[in-house]
Amino acid sequence: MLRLYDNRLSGNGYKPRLLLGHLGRAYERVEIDILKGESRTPEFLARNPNGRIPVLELEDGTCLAESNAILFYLAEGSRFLPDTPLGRAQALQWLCFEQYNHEPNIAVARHWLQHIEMTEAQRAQIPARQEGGRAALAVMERHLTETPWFVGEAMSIADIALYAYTHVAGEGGFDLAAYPAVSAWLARVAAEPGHVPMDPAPVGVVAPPA
Ligand SMILES: N[C@@H](CCC(=O)N[C@@H](CS)C(=O)NCC(=O)O)C(=O)O
Repeated sequence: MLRLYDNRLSGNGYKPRLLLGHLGRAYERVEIDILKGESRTPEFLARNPNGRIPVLELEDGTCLAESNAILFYLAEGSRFLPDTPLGRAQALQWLCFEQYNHEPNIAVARHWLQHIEMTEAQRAQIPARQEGGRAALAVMERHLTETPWFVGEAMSIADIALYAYTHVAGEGGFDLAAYPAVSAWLARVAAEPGHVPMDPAPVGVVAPPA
């Protein structure tokens, strides 16, 4: 059975959880307390030398890290991976945008504001992270004004990757009401059959719905 090393607060961990829900695939979910350093133990570093969740452990023990790489792997052959070379490249375009422009601003602002005691250096960076996050939301708003989904005619891994931290952006101090097309898209994603919420995170073996 697939095993997902995850953390309940993490949008990066939620991405594979959301896709696995849509795929109806069973997996075992293992909670890693990242605030206690459990992703930095020698045992965990053997699974991901970068010391971060999520990590997907395949049936043969092979470990795959990086949330968007995990999405790409799990979506193979499903309707969530576009079926043309251009469509797949466009999905990758948005996965790269998510990791470079979106997550380092929106997820980091949320994490610092909600989950840790900020250092002075982190506190000083909050306005810049929020400015970067608003710029990323504006890019999404512009795209979603023209099309209901990030790539093609249906929800794909591009939507799943971007949904994870956008739907909790309020926790990072972002006002989603300022982005009506993004807000409508969030509702569209959440209304898709098979949708699972970020919270509560399931415990142990997660079976597909009967
Ligand atoms: N680019 C990575 C980022 C992973 C990441 O930053 N994971 C965080 C939780 S969201 C983590 O494990 N932090 C613990 C640590 O750095 O020790 C991905 O998309 O999977």
